[in-house]
Amino acid sequence: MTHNSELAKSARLFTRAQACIPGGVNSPVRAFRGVGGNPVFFASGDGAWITDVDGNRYIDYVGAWGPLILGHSHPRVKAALHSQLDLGTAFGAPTELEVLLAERICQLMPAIESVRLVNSGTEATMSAIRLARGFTGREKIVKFEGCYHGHVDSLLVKAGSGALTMGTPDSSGIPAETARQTFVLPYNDADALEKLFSESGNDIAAVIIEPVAGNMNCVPPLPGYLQLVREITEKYGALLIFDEVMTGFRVALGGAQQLFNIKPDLTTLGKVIGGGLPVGAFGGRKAIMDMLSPVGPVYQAGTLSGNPLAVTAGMVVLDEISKPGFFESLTRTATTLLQGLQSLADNSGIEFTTTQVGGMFGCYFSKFKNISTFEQVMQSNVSLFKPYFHSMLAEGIYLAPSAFEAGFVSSAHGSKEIDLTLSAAEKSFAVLKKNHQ
Ligand code: HOZ
Repeated sequence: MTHNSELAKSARLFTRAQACIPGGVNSPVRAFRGVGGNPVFFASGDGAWITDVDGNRYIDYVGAWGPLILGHSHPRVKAALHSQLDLGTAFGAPTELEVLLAERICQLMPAIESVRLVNSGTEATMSAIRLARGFTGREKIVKFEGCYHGHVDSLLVKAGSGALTMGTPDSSGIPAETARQTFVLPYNDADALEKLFSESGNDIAAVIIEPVAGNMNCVPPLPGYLQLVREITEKYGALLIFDEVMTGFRVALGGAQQLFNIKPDLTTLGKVIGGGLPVGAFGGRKAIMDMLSPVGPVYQAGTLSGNPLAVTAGMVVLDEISKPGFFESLTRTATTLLQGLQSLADNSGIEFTTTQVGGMFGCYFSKFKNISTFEQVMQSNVSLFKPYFHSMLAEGIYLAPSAFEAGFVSSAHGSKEIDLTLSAAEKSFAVLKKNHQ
C-alpha cells in the first residue's frame, strides 16, 4: 500500500481552518488533539475506501461515525438522492417520504409505535429527555458513566466520546442546577442501580442508556443487566430510553432492543437511518409520544426535520439492510477482522482485547479479557493506542482517532480489505513492540 505520509494539503487546510473554525474542526473528535499531527481532510469515498485531499487512500473503519453501513457512495443511495434532488430539497411541510420512513421504523422496531424525525442524535436525546419529564412530571434523569448522548446540557455529565477524549467529560457552560438533575451511575453495575432507585426512584423521570456503550470504545451489556434496568424502571414508573443512535439498525436489524429482547419506552435513533445525511429520530409508546405538540403540551420542532434528502437516503439503507443475510455477513466481517487482530497482537506479546456486537466493535490495549466497566476502559493503555493509530494511518487504515470510540465495518468491507488491514496491523504491532514496550 503506497502512502503519502506528508498530508501537505491537509496540513495547509488545517492551518486555514484553525483561523476561522474553533480548533479547526466542526466536532472535537476530529481534531486528533493530544495525538500529534493534523486531522486528515477527505475529498471522496467509495465503498470501504476514502481518499484524502492529498490523494492517499484509506480503508475506513469510522464510516462517518456509524451511518455508512453500506459504505461510501452506495450506488442505490446515490441514485435515489439524484432523483430526489430534481424534486426539491426541503419543503418545511409534510411529505410522503417521511411517512414511509416513519412506517418503516415502527415496523422494524415494534417498541416504537410513533416516531418523530429530527436532524441529529443530539436533538433526538434532548427531545426524548424533555418528553420523559413532561410525561412523568418528574425531573431527575439517570445516565451512565462513559455513555454519550450528544451534547445535551443535562447529559454532558461524565460523558464519553469526544468529551472523554478531550478530558472534559463534564462540560463547562452547564448550569450546576441542570447537572444536579442528572444522576450518574457506573455502567453494568446492578447494585448501584438498585441502590439509587431504592433511595430516589420516585423522583426519576427516565433512565437513558446506550444498550451497547459505544462512546467508551465498545462495551457490551453484561448478561441480564438491561433486563434489570427494564424491570426497575417499570417498578418505579420511570421511563426507559434506549439511545440507539449508534446501535440502531447497526448491531441487528431491530437494533439492540431486538438483540437483547427489551422493550424500552422511548428510543433515540440517528446515523444509519439517514444513510450519511443529517438525521435523528425519537419514538416509542404512542401514549408518551402523544404528549408532543401539536397533540400535547411538550414542545419540539425543527425547520429541516424529516428532510426529503435525508429520508430518501435512510429509506434505501433500511431497504438494503433488511435483505436476508445482511447482518450475518456484516457480523462475520467484523469477527474475521477482530480474530485476526487478536491473534496478531497475541503473537507480538501485546496486551490487547476486542469486543464486538454485530457490525460494531472495540479494540483496547488492555490486560482485561472481557471489558465491561468504565473503570476497565480507563485502565487501558491509551499511550499505546496513539502510536498504533498513527502507524495504521500511515499504512492506509483509517481508525477513529480516539481510544474511546467504537469502530464500524460496512457491507463494502470484503476479504481484500480485511487482509490489507491485518497486514497493516502486523506491521503496526511490530512497531509498538519495538518502540513502546
Ligand atoms: N457521536 C459520534 C461518536 N461518538 C461522534 C460524532 C462527533 O462527536 O463528531
